[in-house]
Amino acid sequence: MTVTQYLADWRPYPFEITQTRLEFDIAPRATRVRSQIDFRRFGAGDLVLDGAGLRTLSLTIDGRALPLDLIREDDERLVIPAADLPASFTFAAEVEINPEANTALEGLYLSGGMFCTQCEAEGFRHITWYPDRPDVMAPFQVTINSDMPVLLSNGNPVSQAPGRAVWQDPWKKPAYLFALVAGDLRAISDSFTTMSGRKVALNVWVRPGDEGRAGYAMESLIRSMKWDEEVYGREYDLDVFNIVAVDDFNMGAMENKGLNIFNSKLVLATAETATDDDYERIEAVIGHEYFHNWTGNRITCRDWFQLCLKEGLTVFRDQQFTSDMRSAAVKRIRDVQTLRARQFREDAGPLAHPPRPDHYQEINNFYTATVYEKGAEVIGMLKRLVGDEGYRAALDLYFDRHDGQACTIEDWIAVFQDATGRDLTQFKRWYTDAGTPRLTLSEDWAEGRLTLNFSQDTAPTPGQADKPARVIPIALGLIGPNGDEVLPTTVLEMTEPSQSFSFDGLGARPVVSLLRGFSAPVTVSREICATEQALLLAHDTDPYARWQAGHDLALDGLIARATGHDGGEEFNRALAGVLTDATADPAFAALCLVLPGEEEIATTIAARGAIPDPDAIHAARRALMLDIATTHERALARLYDAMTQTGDYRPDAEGAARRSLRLACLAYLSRLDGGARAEALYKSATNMTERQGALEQLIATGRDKDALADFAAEFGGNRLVMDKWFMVQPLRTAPGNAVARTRELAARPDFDWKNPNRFRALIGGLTANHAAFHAADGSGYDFLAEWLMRLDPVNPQTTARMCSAFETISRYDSGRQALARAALVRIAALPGLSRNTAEMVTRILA
Ligand code: 0A1
Ligand code: ZN
Repeated sequence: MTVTQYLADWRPYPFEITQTRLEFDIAPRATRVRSQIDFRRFGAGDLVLDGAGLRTLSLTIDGRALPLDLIREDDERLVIPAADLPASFTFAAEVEINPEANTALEGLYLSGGMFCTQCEAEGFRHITWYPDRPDVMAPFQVTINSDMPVLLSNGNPVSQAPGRAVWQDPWKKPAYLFALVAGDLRAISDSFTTMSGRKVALNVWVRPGDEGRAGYAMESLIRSMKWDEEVYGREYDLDVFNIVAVDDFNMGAMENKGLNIFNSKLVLATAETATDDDYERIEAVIGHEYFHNWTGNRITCRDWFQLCLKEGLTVFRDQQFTSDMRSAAVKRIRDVQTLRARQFREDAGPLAHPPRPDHYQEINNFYTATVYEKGAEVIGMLKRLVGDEGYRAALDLYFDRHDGQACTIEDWIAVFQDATGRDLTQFKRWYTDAGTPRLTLSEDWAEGRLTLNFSQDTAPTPGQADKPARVIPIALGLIGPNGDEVLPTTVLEMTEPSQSFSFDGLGARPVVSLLRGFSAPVTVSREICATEQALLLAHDTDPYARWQAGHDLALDGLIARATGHDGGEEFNRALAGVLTDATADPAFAALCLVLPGEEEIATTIAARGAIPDPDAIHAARRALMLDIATTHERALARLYDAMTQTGDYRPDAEGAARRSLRLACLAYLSRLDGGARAEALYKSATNMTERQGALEQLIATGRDKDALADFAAEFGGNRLVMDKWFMVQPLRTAPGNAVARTRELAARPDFDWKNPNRFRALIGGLTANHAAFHAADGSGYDFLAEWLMRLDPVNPQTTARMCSAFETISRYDSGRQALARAALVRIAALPGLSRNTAEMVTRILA
């Protein structure tokens, strides 16, 4: 049965909880959970508790037994009539659950012999009967009985004896932030002294043997704690902070109070096993989960429609943290790339929804790029509109006013209004309206006056036909024909469907450097010629706008080629300047050198009203790469050599920049040398960044046999590294062979598909190979459907999330569309299909 939940239906819970006590007798197949929950009435209504898959042994109110037939609605709700309840009472239950059978990884489950939990969003109901909603907050006391050596829960330890541990979390929290871990674990430990002088014990818990790979996670944690004190004035509030790495996890990590649980790929790293991107992600996600302690835990969400209240803000904070730790310019460009690739794509298709949706069937399907990344962009715009001081004042007010509460987007907007005096009524549309606005610019030039005529429009999205105008902060500058900046960054505030702005007293007609810093999440449509783009690429003072100019130049060239014309010559020529300056800023040069991906080319062709041809796009990109390689062979080779790794590997921004430039050059040079340099690099590399980079080129050039065998022999025992091996093959194999090769890999005994990382590596590797996944014969669609149907009964969350590979099908030709739809219809017809996957497939087919 599918039930749609509506924001408008939210009602306050009529009870508060003054204390939650839980006691666990841990056993793989039959864990006993005894709960005692002290309730106090403060509104009218029955006591409604959530539960799922529980074997209920007893239920009592103040010691009086309740009949078990109170459990209703597919065993998922327990309703105790108001008439049977005093004003204050203790509800107690004893239930039995089976962690070993829990392959969905929601609630209490077993991963590699250790017990762990995942409760967001609605996992706690798989543990015991409880009001499993984020606005019911309580202090927890947890007792764990188990013969496992390490027993952890939220808060501070009260007592630890062999076989029994008691934890007390003084901070009230919703059930989704509950966590428990029981396992044979080893810690690397450190401490942090907070700004008010309290010493906090820090531990990163890993499996025995992994201790040497957790150091970077610990360093990142200490940096995060310090940064949040310095930048937001936020101090940690418990005596201990524990992080646990687990191998089987549906997402990246989870911010449970005082006990963060992480996908092990976001904790474990050494130079030999992790890439620069892995290191950067570890630092960012450790920060993200830590920052949730204030934005998510101390202040949480009233209901799941408000998810972006904690996620948008926490992503924004982790992005600020990374920019402060590394390079702000590179971080901004990479965040924009991700936003475009994932969120613009979502907004343009059948899964489009606002950052704050007003209905859903399965909340786990709403942990999306829109809620996370667009949620963060919206905060970036707010900050730009109210200024840095206004932003700080609004955040101080938010923490003061709402500490200990479960809040809404309305509360969030109110603190900005109250702290700055600004009316944000129109701005709020960014939260409630779906879709990416298109900003169109036309220019008039006469007698030293430049007039910019902007208009905005947003295409309809599911359920939202009309799109009123939004507030769009447009940051721009003007660059004179000689490359001098004649107007520094200025922020225009667009509020109308169409609006003009003029600049007077200009000597010669300048080029507009538009949307500096990517000041709003919009697409841009403007007339700009290749010469003007090349001028911006050479002279713009805003690094994002400079990069964007080159990127647009490349994109226009690629689209021309993919649609049967000449193109790319201007970009090829402009690269000469980039290559000359490359050693001064290797990261920027690398970003410029990497051509727009096939998916982005397809998206842009579709946005311009044409039908993308995946094979033509693939061919166009390869051909332009070959042209560029041929034109700039000597400069590329020189740079490749100049960026040789010297000294020890350090996972910092400078080292990563040099390696990214080296690998960008290698991608071009491999078109000319047939993989000779890649082979040499593969053999000589001392770090995984270069190892994996070289391997990818060897696969792309078909010279991969020895290297792949060597890699498997060396890393066969390391799950995380073998995930890379499983990912790069479907991703980099020539489209014509990729599906067949992926099928072979899927048949291997070490394709442990029940592990979400392994499944995403192989199957996700194929869906990221644009021309392979969209093969005209439908083989990519069939393969994905086959595997989603196999995974759904085991792990609905991961299955549902991967359905989004199909969200773009309506932009392709009718043949491909029919094949993809047929694959989706087969999934929809699977007996017992999960609610998660059913919702995704229905929305995509709608
Ligand atoms: N709150 C976590 C993300 C998360 C969401 C759901 C999960 O299980 C279904 C797990 C983690 C974060 O933002 O990091
Ligand atoms: Zn988060």
